[in-house]
Amino acid sequence: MLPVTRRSWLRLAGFGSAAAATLFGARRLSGAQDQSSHGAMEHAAHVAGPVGRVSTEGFNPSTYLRSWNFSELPDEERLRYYKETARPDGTLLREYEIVAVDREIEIAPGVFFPAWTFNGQVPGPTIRATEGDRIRITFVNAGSHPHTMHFHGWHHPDMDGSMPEHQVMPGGRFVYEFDAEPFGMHLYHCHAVPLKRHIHKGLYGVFIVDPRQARAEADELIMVMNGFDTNFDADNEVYAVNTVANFFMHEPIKVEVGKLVRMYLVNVTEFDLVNSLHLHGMFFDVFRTGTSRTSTESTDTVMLCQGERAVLETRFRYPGKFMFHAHQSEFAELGWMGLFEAVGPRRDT
Ligand SMILES: [Cu+2]
Repeated sequence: MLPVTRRSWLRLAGFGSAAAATLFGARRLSGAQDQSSHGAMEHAAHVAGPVGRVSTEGFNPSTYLRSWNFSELPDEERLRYYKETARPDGTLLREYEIVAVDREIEIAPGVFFPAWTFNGQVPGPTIRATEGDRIRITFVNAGSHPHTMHFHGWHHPDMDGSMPEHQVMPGGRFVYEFDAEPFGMHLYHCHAVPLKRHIHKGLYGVFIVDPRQARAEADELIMVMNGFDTNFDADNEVYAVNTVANFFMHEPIKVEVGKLVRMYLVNVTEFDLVNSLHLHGMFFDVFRTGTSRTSTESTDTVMLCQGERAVLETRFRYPGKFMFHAHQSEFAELGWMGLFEAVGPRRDT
């Protein structure tokens, strides 16, 4: 009997038969050093990943890409979770309602994960403010375990959500309040113990603070590198950007040739030391943590530790499809791979 590695487990758990046939075929062929019958189509099936599609009813990675402050909801429903009020000094009071709730989510076709979520989704809703705005979050714990919200950024220690006295018990609530600073790309996550379990189960989200003097107009994308340990052996079986394995292979991220594209990238992957994003056929400017308006690096690969994030800016020069993926090949093969599709005439600048 074949040993159940995390790869074969995933396939047994629901990946398509074509991919499984390729895997076991490749295993036999590699021993015989005979690649003759291992055709391009079989390779293609492997590259394309699992057969079938994940339902986007509960969570759509494409919608998540371009949503913040509940902008994906109809106005009336949005008001239940988000309200902004002008303050005398010109800043805004931004009020949110965030609810922790247990929920099973589909992370690859037929692969379900018993997540702990903020507002039923992984990652949680993106919170976005301008430097100096006041953030007020009513956090309700409707989950089965104690949870908190721990924000990266400046705040009073009472608002840190990390100490034993900060734990919000099931059925409890807490109001977090602080000013949005510094400008940059940040994150929030649960800080209950054991920390790695609470983060890995899905309790994390993006927190963007825009500078007072706005960044240049751009097509902005929220990209969260995450992983899922589906058999609870402290090792991930599925990797993704925005939760669903290989989602953007089937639904490429549509962008416009020549237009500034700004990616807000964060790594929340638990159990692995680093994650990375590599973009094919082009380079991008890196603004680490988004806290400086001056790029420190022009590259095609950026590596981030857990909790690290970066703002990436680029313009597509050619129309067509551009692959992006973790440059840890193993992560890419287990779901962390996608495509951009640029449209419009070629632009050299
Ligand atoms: Cu928690």
